[in-house]
Amino acid sequence: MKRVLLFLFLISCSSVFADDGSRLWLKYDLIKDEVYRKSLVKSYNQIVIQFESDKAKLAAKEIQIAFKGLTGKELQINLASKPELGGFNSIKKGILLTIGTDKSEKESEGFRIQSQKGSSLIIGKSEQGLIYGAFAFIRLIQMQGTLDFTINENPKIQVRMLNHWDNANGTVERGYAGSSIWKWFELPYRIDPRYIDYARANASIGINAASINNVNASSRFLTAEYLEKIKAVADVLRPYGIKVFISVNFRSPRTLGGLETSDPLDPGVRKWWKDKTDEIHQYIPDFGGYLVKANSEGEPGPQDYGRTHADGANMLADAMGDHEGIVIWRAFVYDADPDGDRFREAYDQFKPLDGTFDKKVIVQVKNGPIDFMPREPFHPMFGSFPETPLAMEFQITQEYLGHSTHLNYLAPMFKECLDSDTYAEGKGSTVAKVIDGSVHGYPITVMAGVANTGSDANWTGHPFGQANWYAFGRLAWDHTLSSEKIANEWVKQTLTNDSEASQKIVGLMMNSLPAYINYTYPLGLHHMMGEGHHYGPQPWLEKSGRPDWTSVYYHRAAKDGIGFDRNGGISNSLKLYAPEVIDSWGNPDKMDLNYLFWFHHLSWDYKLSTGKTVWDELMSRYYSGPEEVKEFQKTWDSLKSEIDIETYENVKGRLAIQYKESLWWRDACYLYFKQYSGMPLPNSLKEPERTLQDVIELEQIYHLR
Ligand code: GCW
Repeated sequence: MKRVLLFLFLISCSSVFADDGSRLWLKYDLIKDEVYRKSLVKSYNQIVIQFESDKAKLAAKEIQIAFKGLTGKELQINLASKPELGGFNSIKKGILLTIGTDKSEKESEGFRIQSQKGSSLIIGKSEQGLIYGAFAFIRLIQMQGTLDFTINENPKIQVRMLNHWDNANGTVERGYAGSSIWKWFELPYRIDPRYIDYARANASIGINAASINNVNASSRFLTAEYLEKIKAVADVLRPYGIKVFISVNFRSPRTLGGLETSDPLDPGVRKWWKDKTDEIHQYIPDFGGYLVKANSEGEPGPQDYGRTHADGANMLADAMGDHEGIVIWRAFVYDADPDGDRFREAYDQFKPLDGTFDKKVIVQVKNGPIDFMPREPFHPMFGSFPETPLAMEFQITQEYLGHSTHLNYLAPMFKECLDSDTYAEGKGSTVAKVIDGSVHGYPITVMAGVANTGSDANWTGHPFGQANWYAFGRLAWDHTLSSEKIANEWVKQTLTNDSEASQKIVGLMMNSLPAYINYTYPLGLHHMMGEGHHYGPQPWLEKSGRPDWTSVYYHRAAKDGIGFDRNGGISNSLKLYAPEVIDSWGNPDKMDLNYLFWFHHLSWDYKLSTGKTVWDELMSRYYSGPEEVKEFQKTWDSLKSEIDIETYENVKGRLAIQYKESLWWRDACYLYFKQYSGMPLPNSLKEPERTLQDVIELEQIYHLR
């Protein structure tokens, strides 16, 4: 009897655990809608490649796999009998893959697709464009779109890149989905099949670069031993159009080369980097380049030798010589003046260097001036560097956004920054247009996202974390896409094609970031998370290694009010922006309240444009956050029949944690700020059942050994 029960239990498990999420948005499960599926089956019999090449074959193969999965029918891959063929009407019941002859478009990674049911023409503007075109075609079928369409796409950003903060020992800094996907101890002899899955997933959304190690970099990655391993990874990623970058430790000439200095102006150091760069190219001829975190948070850099960021970056650019690689130099520095305002330190250090960087250098700037807070105003460097290409650095991993337990769809956050107007060259000079080169004519353009991938079966821990990886890639390709459109694509490919269900999920996703901000950092509060772990609230943190690592430095809550006055009170950082921006953010009565305490310190009873006092507005936002999460739970519960059971249960469990922790944030912030405001909760809101001491102790758990 026991055995029978065990057997039944196992059977039920195998059907319960149906989808572990490992296939991401490239599921290719049989299309349920019979009419659509049958029309596909009837329309297509073959895939035709006009010119034989590895990439064309790869693109064709990808369509073949997708078509088989989605319809059950295997399409033949044929080579065109007449190479001059290519006319739209010459394809009979087939999908023709070809390369465009238009020279001006040759270099681009773009593609065109002309499709009528039964004859679809995918024209890559380069070999790589063909791969992107194939994935675009597949996406369309996955979403059960019309087969009669024409599209013409070119990427808006040249280097669309994931930054992995993965360490040599297999851990991931700020990673919440297991350990590193790179198995350094197995490489180069064992190629984990996930490297190929990774390459496919990235190619499907247009990502064409990856820096494979943490910016807090180990010199180990520059040894011959590790270059051989990195080469093995590069060889797997190359066919899909992904170039490998390495994060470097600026002290490597000393630690690896045995030199006495790493001074970028020292001839011996310069020669060391030149030789090292040549050596890397022997392993990886199409090496993407270097990513550098220097003189930031204890990392070594040129300032250790009295040199500038430009001296350091230009030395590496020089080492690159005639190779194609570039140098991406991070602007995340804030060591200048601990008594100043961290908000402006990167600007202050880099602004005098504008125009002094080598043409192979691009400076990578985080979206906001502090550090990937859930909501930051755009970094004031954007729009202020006409002579130095600036790259965008977003964080896909949810360091300050609930790790992998809180559901947080980040496209709206990326978009908010990209769509912000810098007014650099007049109205419409959005951050997006700065980084895509159209405002200042940058010769190099880069958008980077700090990856949220790990060894978890579903890659990102939270199933909805995948949507952030997806959204990052789609926006790097085309920053004009809307967050809703991207969410809809991801949901339809990943969770369900049912239109009512997918609409509900998109709605939930679109509300997720605002809800999170409500229960953590409403009205422009920032940097109040638990020290070190960055999870949960610690607004009372007042002592740390530096004042700007505490919470009180940022919220400035006191008897007289709350907020960081950057409008002349504590600092004048608001002045770094264009007059139009100062105009709007400088006035607490007219501004977007979402940025309020980034720039203003206001009394608790100050009447806001909403008609409420600061205190009442703050509390109503803190209290609405958990209510919104409760709504997400209800919505999710209502979707049970539409979603694969494993994914359903996974998300359900995480939403329950999210609800519990939204109360933690709410209670902690209310109980802490109340000490200063001395004001009661607005009428309808209920007192928490715990005390300030309770929530303080809750945070302390995270520091226990
Ligand atoms: O947000 C901070 C993180 C660090 C990170 C640093 C950076 C890689 O807490 O873990 O280090 O930013 O971006 O360099």
